[in-house]
Amino acid sequence: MPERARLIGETLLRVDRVGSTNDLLRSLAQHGAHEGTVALAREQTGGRGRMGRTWASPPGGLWLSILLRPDDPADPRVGLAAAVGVAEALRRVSGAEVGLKWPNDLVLHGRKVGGLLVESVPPWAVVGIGVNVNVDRALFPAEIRAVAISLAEAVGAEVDIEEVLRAVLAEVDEAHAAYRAGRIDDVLARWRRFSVTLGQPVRVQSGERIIEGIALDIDADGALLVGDADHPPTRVVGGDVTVLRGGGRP
Ligand code: BT5
Repeated sequence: MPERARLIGETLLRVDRVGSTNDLLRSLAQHGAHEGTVALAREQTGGRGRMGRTWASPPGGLWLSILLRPDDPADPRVGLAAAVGVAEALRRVSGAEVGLKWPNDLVLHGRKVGGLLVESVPPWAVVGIGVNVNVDRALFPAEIRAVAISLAEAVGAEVDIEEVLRAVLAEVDEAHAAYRAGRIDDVLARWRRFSVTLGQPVRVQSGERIIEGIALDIDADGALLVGDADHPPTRVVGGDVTVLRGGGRP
């Protein structure tokens, strides 16, 4: 079979400092950037998390965004597939057992080593990826220091950030291609394998709702199923998960 052409990273824009690579990429898209374009910053001054939260992005981390054009830019599985790719890449380069917490947190030793912010800007999906590669946790504000970890801290040595970049782009490319080719089952199976959420008692804050129970599974659409012996599962399509014991703090 001929090798599939790479979609992601053919065009890569590096900047020293930017507010948010997601915003930079959105404006590049408005000015004709093509699918697969990547924006990478050494430092973000206005890094964003989900739901208006702040993402601390000092130098030493990998802060990048990828422009994609899936059939449905709002499909949450775009983010799940990208998260699988990032986890795969971080594991391969560092040897650390990076896990996934639903929906898109990257966790290590019960702390947050990275996260994804996927924004639907039809026809585009802007996939923002942040990883604390060599970030010194001491530089974080106290409330972030309490939940964060860097890859370097976990492995006890600096990690080659360019190697992480190459691996992330290659693995996200592969996982996204699997998603686009309809191999959702394969993507979800890999997500389940990396999950630190499934099987754990969790509390999920979803909008105004709080749901408690065991994280049973993710369904074919990427929603989290939370339930217990006495109640049928609740299907959660968005929110924040706290693992109540075992799986860790974030
Ligand atoms: C996320 O949000 O986890 C999505 C993070 C996405 C960041 C990338 S960097 C490139 C691109 N450009 C952007 O502007 N964003 C993307 P969320 O699940 O809402 O988590 C946010 C919470 O994580 C914050 O409220 C803090 O508690 C914590 N946090 C902030 N910065 C952190 C860091 N560097 N490491 C670990 N935890 C952090």
